[in-house]
Amino acid sequence: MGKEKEMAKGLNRREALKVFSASATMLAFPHISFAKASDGFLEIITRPAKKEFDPETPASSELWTYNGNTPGPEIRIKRGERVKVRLINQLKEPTTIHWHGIRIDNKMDGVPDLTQRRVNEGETFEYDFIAPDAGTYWYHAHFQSWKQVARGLYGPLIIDEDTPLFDKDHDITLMMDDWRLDKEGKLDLNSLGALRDWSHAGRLGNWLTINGQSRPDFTLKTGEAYRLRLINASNARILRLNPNLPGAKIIAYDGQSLKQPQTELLSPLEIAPAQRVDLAITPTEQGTINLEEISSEEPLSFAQFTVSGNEQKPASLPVLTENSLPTPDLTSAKNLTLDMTGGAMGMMGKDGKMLEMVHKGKKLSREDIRKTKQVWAFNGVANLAKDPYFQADRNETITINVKNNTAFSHAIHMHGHHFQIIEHSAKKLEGENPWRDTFLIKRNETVKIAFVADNPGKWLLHCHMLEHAAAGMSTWFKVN
Ligand SMILES: [Cu+2]
Repeated sequence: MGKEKEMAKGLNRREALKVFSASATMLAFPHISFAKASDGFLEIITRPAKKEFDPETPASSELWTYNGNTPGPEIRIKRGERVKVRLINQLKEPTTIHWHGIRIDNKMDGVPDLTQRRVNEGETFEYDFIAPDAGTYWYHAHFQSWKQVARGLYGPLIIDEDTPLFDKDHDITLMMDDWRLDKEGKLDLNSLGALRDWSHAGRLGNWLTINGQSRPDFTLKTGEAYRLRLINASNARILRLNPNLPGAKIIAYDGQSLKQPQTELLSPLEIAPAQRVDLAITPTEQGTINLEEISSEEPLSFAQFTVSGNEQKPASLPVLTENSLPTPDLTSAKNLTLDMTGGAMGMMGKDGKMLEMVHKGKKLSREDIRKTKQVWAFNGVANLAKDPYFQADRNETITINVKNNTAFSHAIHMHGHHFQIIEHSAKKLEGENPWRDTFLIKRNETVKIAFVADNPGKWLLHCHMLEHAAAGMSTWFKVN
């Protein structure tokens, strides 16, 4: 964990002070208009674009974008409606789009070579699917995502309730990212794919943005209720936030709303890569509120909320309606285990022997490990094997007992399904058991999840620290 700390210390503490004076005011997520084709498809074009991060030391970064911006356009529809997107790839390498957290038709899940073909330079691919659940989701590149997401290929996907509960001015998407800038202040491309990151805590950055902006300023009014949709689009940073927000309550995790709003996990609020947390807040007095990131020793203010208006009573919160997800039946479940191994400080077993890992059906030698950069494994297997980790009958309940035998934290994401955490070695679970699509598991922890395998197809299960996923911490399962 030394490396993780060391990197976190490098976060833009000093630079942040400079940014204070240059914060940009914004009300809500910039809505970028689509080039909407006559056949009803929204067009998303992947292409390079330049961006300057630090107004004090402007240097041009070579980003990859959706329609010229990062994040890409906010896609917003109602629960049960169709999302129709035509991806047009203008990058010089293949890409695909994964619709994170959507219980989606398998053909539309966006995993190259598993659920769809690669979309090469100059090619297009049409995504057309129903979004069954209201909530906060996102989309991102799923081809070499350790590189493509790090360069900016992601955007928000918001599914509204049948009747939206907060209007546009009270429903704020905050898409957070952790970039690694070099000494000149531009995106560090030289370190992309560094084995050091792949085998440690992933690619940690030193510059935080919200909606692509450095320390934006949001304006709020007293006596009104707001929904903040927090999305962690970082490659690897577990964001630890001190929201400092009056009356803040957690109302949803990973898109799925809670029966009862929660307050106990707010300080700090941990959001692992790919996770989402929706907060409701009701400011009552005017002033300035800082959203702080505290994963290193010195807190970093990375967004500001300016509240105006007279002192007011807190507004009452609208009650979210839950999505309808199938309840696991633990009495007839198929029970599986997942043993996570490898990584720095984890390659040598207790007996002093090198950890045994199989990759593409072959035992990895020391030389193979260096060549393939495969350093993590699930049940001794690095990356996707020919056969699935398990198969499930349609509507079968599955439990997976996940044990983290590595020296690092991980954020494990399951495609196509949401699950419940039914046991957690580090926490006593009380009350409501929220639905999630990504869970955080720290070193030596055990987490047991349960879900109903109701979505047929081939689905990934992988670490969403994107370097870990590429370096072996990925597998797949099949629902028949
Ligand atoms: Cu990981």
